[in-house]
Amino acid sequence: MGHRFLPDLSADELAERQLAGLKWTVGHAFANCPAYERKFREMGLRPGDVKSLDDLARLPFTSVEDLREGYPLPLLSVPEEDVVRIHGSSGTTGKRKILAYTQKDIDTWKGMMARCYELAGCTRLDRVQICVGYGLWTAGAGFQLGCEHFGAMTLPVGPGMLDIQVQILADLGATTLCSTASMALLMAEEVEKRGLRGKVRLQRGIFGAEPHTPKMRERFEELLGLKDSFDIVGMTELYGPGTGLECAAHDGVHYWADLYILEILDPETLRPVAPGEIGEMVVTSLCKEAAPLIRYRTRDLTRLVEGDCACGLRLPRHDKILGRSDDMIIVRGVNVYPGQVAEVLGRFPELSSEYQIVLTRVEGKDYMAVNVERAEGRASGGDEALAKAVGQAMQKSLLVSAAVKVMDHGELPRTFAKSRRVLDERQ
Ligand code: DLL
Repeated sequence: MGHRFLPDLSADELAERQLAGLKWTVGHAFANCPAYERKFREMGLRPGDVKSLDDLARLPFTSVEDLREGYPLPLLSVPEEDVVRIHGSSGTTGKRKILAYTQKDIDTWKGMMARCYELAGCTRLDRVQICVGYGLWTAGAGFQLGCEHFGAMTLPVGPGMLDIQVQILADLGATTLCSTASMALLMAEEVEKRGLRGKVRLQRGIFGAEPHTPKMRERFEELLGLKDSFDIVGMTELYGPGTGLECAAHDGVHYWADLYILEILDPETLRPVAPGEIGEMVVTSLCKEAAPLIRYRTRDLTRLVEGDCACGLRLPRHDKILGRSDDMIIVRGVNVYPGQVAEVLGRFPELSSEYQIVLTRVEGKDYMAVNVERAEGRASGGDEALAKAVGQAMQKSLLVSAAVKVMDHGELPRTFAKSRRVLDERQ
């Protein structure tokens, strides 16, 4: 269908590329990375043992612990003179991960990001405002690299700085906003506060880096006057943003199966889940040089979306990222995911999209408080009844009780990075 960057591969062509990439990756890792070589030898495996895609299941896993062990340049598989860049994760969970890139890795990544702009419907006449962190974090570099490669106009504002942000938005007539979901909300509320809606020419948002709720998305789409918005996924370990993007059909995230293999595994048994079931995303890179990934356990949870996509693209899809296995909190022995709390709150139109979970321990007993906000323009009169109703719904869904506090709209912290939804004060 005439895409410049998005590939159009038949199932056979894709499988052929995956097998060639898998063989290359395993050979490269075995020959050039002592940590991988050791793992292979321990399992009695040699690169020549990979003869078909089914052999992937025989390969050892790689985990965040492997990255920690190899810190600061984990899994390095090329001589240092071939490394042209490093990036680090945002470090929201534990120690920052540092990953190295060769020039080829950077080129692969810019192609991935160009695919995202193409899939989001951008043209070279679009003006793309990039409102994410530049520097160690992959976000700014990735959006910028891909935008230039794609050929649209980059407006590299970076995170925060709302004054400059809205000035560039209005004066340069940005058509595309790239940000975290939290920053999209922050920008939207700022545009609203300043009454700039009529001056904004935005058509679309490309937002990601953290889970979002439908309510949050509706809110920034509406306030920014977006015609559409697209969830972008990615992680430092696998280049950065742009490992996949939602298409206009909004039925899952297309991912680049010609550049990495995605397995969805049961985190306990490490076997594939049934088709369409939720499991952990495990990724194997197919052409990554500096730090190849073999069956890397991302801890992100999602499921595969079956069947053909209405958009016509022949690239497989996964659902949006539903959370991380390490997001789980245990309150009085009950497992709770923040996403479950968000889901309950989403049922109440009286509430905004924002929430914060606060965990405390008093005399050995756990307490969960959930702070929520009234939706904009709602009077505070019914707060008590609302808190009670939300608390009951939460108890029913999560099987644990929570003290719900309804706050003013805008009272909870807003951020331009990734929102912290859980404050665990139990230690
Ligand atoms: O967050 C890369 C990125 C930047 C993606 C900008 C999209 C936009 P890290 O800091 O390494 O990289 O964090 C990666 O963030 O494993 C997921 O848990 C989470 N994550 C990323 N995108 C999404 C998303 C960047 N669209 C970790 N929805 C991943 C939900 C996401 N979670």
